[in-house]
Amino acid sequence: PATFTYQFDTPLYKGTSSFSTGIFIDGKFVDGSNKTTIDVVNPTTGKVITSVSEGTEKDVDLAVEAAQKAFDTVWGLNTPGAQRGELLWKIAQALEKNAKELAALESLDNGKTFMWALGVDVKSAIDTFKYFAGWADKIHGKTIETTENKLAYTRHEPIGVVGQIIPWNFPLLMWSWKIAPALATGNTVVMKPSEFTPLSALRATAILHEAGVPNGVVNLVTGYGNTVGAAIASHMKIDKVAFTGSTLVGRKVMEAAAKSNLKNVTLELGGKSPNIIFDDADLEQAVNWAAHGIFWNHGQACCAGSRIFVQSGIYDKFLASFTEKAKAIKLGDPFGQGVDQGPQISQIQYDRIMGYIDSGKTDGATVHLGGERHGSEGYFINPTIFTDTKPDMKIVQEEIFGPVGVVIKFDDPADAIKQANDTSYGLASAVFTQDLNRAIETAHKLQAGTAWINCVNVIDVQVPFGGYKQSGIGRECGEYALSNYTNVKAVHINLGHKM
Ligand code: TXE
Repeated sequence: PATFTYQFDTPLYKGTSSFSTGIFIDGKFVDGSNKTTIDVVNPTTGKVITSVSEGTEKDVDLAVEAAQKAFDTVWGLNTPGAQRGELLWKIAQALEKNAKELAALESLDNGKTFMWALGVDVKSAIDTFKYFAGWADKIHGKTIETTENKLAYTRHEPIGVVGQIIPWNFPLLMWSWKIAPALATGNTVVMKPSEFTPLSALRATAILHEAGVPNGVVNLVTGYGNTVGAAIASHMKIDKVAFTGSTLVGRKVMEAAAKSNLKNVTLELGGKSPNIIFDDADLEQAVNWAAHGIFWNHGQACCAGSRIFVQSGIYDKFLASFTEKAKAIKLGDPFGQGVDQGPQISQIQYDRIMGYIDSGKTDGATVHLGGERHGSEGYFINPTIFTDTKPDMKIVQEEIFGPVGVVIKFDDPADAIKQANDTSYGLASAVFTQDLNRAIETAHKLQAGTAWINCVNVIDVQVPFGGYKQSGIGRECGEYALSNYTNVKAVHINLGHKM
């Protein structure tokens, strides 16, 4: 397969990156079985950077075969947890050694700023391997009391070959969130990165291999969703699939699982997260966090605080400062000094977001700020704020996945909570107040897998993350993630009960 070599010569990072753009199966990079490729576009310029192998259903079969062989011979129950943990730690160290290069690839391919990529995406990916390294030798069941003539206990066994399909908004972080817990629990992996952002996953997989992961334990098949992704979801020899992406495709993955071998499914899908700001909130902090909530990663975060409910007493002041904050966001080259916001990921997403902005206008909402393209090349959209919305408008109901927030005035706290919960999603939520009782009461009433109090979009690998309602099934991160990747076996031992 071809090698991609890129010379970064930017104010924030100078260095060379060079790696194979093939499919990674059984410890080797190979061409896809059709020998075709997929172009990879730089969203900052809209120009092609390189191309990667386009995998096929046949390549998924080969990857599953390699993963099964590795599971049966060198991984799974063949390798003690402590040894798996050691290897996960080594992966973390190897990623750390190449942190700047990985961040640069993320900025090049995804468009997020280099500083955020380094400080959040790469750092959290490293933390994820370290965290799950610690769990690898602590995966155990329970002994269960029944009667004195029986010993019953459970074992948490690896599932086997697991399929993992990840999106483009946090390419390296999602790679780590999927691979680390799967390896810690003893599974082997067949993963598909997004066709929009395969570069960091390719480089990181090569690094992981160099760190000593045996052949076949992690396989990476680059390709499209409706071919490679669908083949993973419907594979008869994959007993578990973990997916992060749109609710639309999550449904397809679950359907494919049901129609094939009823494989276990975990889903991390979209959101339309509410952020409720009460009159007694620390205004400056609420403004800063609310801006981070919706504009971080250019709004391309599943947990983005996209519906901002503000109590009437501080509404005008909040809107004025929030607008100033949004206006101050500097758009530009993600490698540029002091740049806060890069481009959206693709022409498709750009068009989609602009479509939502148009629908908001047509439906009668006010474009309070932004609403237009930034610059003349790449997929940049200015931070956008809508006001005067109605609850049934598309911009209030649907995930826009761009730097577009709606600010909604409320009087009655109960009404704000009701509106906040009036969505098919339930990924995250936030509340801003100085009143401890009100904060906790509101957090408990919000129907979401995460409730932030006086902060937004703060994610730690130690803490579970996942959705209520149509935002998903299962939890990633934290101890909870381990149960996605283990089967529980109950063992009954007869200690003298005669038939
Ligand atoms: O996602 P897709 P898209 C949301 C967000 C965004 C919208 C569309 O609202 O605007 O989804 O983005 C693979 N079987 N999120 O279309 O298609 C695909 O190749 C199996 C939220 O880019 O869901 C990619 O690897 N797999 C989200 C992955 O699914 C299939 C992150 C995700 O892409 C497939 C991204 C199929 N039939 C988008 N079709 C989040 N939860 O953070 C596609 N894929």
